[in-house]
Amino acid sequence: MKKIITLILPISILMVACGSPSTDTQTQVETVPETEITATEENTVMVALASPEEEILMGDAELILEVKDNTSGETVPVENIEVSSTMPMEGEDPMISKVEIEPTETPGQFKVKTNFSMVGTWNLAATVKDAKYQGENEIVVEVK
Ligand SMILES: [Cu+2]
Repeated sequence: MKKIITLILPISILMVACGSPSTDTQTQVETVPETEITATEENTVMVALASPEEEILMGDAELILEVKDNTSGETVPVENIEVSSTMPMEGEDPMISKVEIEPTETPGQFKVKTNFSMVGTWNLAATVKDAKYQGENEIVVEVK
């Protein structure tokens, strides 16, 4: 449980950073010198679900995860990623599924095989493993 809570905080920060800016944040961004933004966000990437775009059903699943630049949204060809697949359970330890990751022909995209053994919310915690890039975020999957 503790592990999940510590993961949620960096994710919520990421979401704020990636969310479409409201008029409020836009005003804030304009006051920050541009050099300062690039210095802190350089080489920070995130992992996103590229496919399937349709509903994910219970059982064996094959997903494509894509590593993207936080600022430009462009695909970043990182060396590797690590992914864990868990479902938080009320009053119990989270369910944990085995995950197999393999690179695809497209640099920056990875094929992820797992098994969603229960309908509901699953969390894919992804960490980028690369000498030049860093990133850590959680992808929430609603399994039907
Ligand atoms: Cu469950």
